[in-house]
Amino acid sequence: MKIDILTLFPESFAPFRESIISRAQKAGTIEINITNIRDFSRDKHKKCDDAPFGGGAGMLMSVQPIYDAVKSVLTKNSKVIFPTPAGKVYTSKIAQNLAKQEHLIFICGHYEGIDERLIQLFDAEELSIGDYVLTGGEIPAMVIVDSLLRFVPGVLSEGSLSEESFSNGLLEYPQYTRPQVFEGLAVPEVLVSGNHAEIAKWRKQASIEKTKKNRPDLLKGGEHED
Ligand code: 4GY
Repeated sequence: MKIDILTLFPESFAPFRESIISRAQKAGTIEINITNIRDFSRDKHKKCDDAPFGGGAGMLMSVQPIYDAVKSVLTKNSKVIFPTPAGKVYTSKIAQNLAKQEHLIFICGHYEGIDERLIQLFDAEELSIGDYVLTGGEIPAMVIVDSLLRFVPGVLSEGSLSEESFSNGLLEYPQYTRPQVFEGLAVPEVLVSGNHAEIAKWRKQASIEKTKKNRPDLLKGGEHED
C-alpha cells in the first residue's frame, strides 16, 4: 500500500520515522511519502492561504497549491481522504476498508479549512476522528494511518489483531502481568489457574462489564446477553 500525505507542516510527521511504521516501511509492505504543499505555491512569497468568500474570521488554505499537490501524486487507483471534524466518524470498520486500498492520499487542512471544490474535484472522503477541533489535519491523518496499518497484511505480527478492542464489538478485557500481587491487589485467581476454558469465559464476561461501564452504546445491538 502506498500513502501520500500532503501538508504545510511536513516536520510534524517526524514520529512516523519511528517504531512500527518505519518497520513496516522497511519491510516494503507500505510506502509513506510526505509532500510539502507549499512547494506547489505559485506565489512569489509561497503564500498558501486566502480569505473566504462571504467574509468571516480567519483564512482558508489556497485552492491551487493543494490541487497541484494532489495532481502530482494522483493515479486512477488513488483514494483521497480529508480529515475534518465535519466528516463521517472514523471507525475500526472504515480502517479495515481503507487498508484494502492501493493508494491513499491525505490532505492535511489548516487555518479555517479548505475550498469545498477540492472535495468535489477529487471525490475526497471526509473523515472525523472525533467531536473536537484540532488546529490542523496532521494529527488526525497520523491517527488514521497508524490505526489502519494494523489491517495491512504483514505490518503487525499475526494474532495480535483478533482479540483486541472492537474486533468482536466489545472493549478489550482487563489484563495483568507480574507480580501476582501488586500494592495489595491480586490478579484474578482464574487467570493463574491454567484452565483455558474458564479463562476465556472470564475474559468474555469482563469484556462485557467493561463495555457496559465505558461504552454502553456498543451494547445496543443486544448480541452479548449476560
Ligand atoms: N476532529 N477529525 C479533525 C480536526 C482540524 C482546520 C481542517 C477531527 O478529523 N479532523 O479537528 N481537524 C481542522 C483544522 C482545517 C482540519
